[in-house]
Amino acid sequence: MKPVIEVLKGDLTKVQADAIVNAANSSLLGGGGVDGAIHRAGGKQILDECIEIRNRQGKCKTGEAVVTSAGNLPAKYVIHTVGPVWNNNEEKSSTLLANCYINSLKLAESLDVKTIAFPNISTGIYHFPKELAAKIAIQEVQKFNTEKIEKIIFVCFDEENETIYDKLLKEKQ
Ligand code: AR6
Repeated sequence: MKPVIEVLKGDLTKVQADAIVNAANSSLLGGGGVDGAIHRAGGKQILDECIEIRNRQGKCKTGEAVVTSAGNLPAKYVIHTVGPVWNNNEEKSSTLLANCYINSLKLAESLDVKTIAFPNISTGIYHFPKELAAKIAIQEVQKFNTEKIEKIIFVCFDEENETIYDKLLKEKQ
């Protein structure tokens, strides 16, 4: 089954989906950008569960993903993944970013998630080039084989990302 792919402009914390993905850092203890917004809107429950995960298995490595409940957010789950910091090593950074999408989708699949919403991982504070990041994101979600996920939403906070996603997805039709 191939999930429907949608592009939305707006705030991920307001999105009604079974799971939303957080562009976290390896500490899992919160930060700025979308991570800060998710912890602020979701409340302490999310941080408490992140601390439990850290105590159990240590930090989250770049490209990997962990899950918590979503506290006060409309979603059921928050999948926290750690994107790469852009450092001009295109090959390595691209593989790590692809892993974020693959591991988040695998986790979502294991949780019977039907709709999942992604932010534009690594394209803010971590400075990953937006167009390359979008190409990787779209490629990985389109390659992903799923029995359960019906809809994947790319939530773009800025107009530049929205334009890039719209353009790339139109080209693929
Ligand atoms: N909803 C949707 N997208 C958002 C929101 C929001 N509320 N806020 C920002 N974005 P960033 P990164 C977009 O910086 O680059 C944190 O401190 C933003 O415009 O959130 O992966 C973490 O703790 C951009 O397109 O994440 C890490 O330390 C995208 O989300 C570090 O930042 C990602 O930007 C991770 O950096």
